[in-house]
Amino acid sequence: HLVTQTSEHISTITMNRPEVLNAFNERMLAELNEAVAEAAQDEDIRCVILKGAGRGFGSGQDLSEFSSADGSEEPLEVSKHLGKYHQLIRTLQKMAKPTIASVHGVAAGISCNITLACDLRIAADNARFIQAFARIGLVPDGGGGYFLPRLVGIGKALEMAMLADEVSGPEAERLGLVNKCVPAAELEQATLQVAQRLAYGPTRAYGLIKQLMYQGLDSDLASSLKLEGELQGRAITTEDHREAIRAFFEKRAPKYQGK
Ligand code: LHQ
Repeated sequence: HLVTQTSEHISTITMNRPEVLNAFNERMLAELNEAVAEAAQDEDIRCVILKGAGRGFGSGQDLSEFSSADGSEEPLEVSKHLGKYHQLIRTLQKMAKPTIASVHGVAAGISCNITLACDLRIAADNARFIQAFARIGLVPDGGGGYFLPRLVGIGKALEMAMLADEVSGPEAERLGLVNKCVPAAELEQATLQVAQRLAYGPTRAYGLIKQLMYQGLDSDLASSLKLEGELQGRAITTEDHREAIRAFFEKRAPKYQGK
């Protein structure tokens, strides 16, 4: 249920169950976990794009595989099931390279929240972000309680989660929920442009930037300054940093190797 394609250091992972708007069944979730873990490990890959095939990005958990209507779902089972999503969220956040969600059409429920765990979001103007959970009496999962208020502020996060109304691509850009909104026909090209810049950038520094920023969300100034010192100590010994300094004095563009 997944198509993975790698070229020029960019891995594009496409969720591919278009007949159900790329709803997550067990197999697609397992395959996505595997593909994302592989992309994280592979040193040749320096940027990851996540997108959906067909009409949209994704419609969340496949509701036909997760029927709670008969009361048969046990709380323990739910947390086990969610654990596989949590693994995905953590791998996306921890991988030492940039991740981009390229979003067209619907991004609902946990599919919406997976986009929030990516470093950047580029949306088409036909994008529809929906915190669909409350519509079916659930709470935002997949890290929504963490990422959403941090991205848009607590007021808007509560509104999105409680009213569960659609947020369009242009509105998402105004809210800071996405980095950029482009006409639908230009989404692929716009995503690739950003991905190419990142894939030929100083990959090690990007990994350290992620660590600094994400840890900064959960720490005080003193701890963040301490971490900054440690990470700068690592950045400064990378080949890419040395190359950038050489390039600066030679008045040319740096050639980064991701090392
Ligand atoms: C679907 C789905 C879907 C199956 C569209 N499943 N078939 C929760 C529980 C526990 C543990 C794990 O995590 C979670 C997290 C969650 O993600 S909860 C939220 C789950 N998602 C939803 O509640 C969204 C359900 N879908 C919708 O509300 C609509 O389909 C949206 C608003 C996404 C899109 O609406 P439309 O553009 O009008 O498309 P559609 O409704 O016609 O959908 C197209 C087809 O896809 C349709 O099938 P059909 O055979 O009639 O063509 C839908 O039944 C199917 N589909 N979402 N989640």
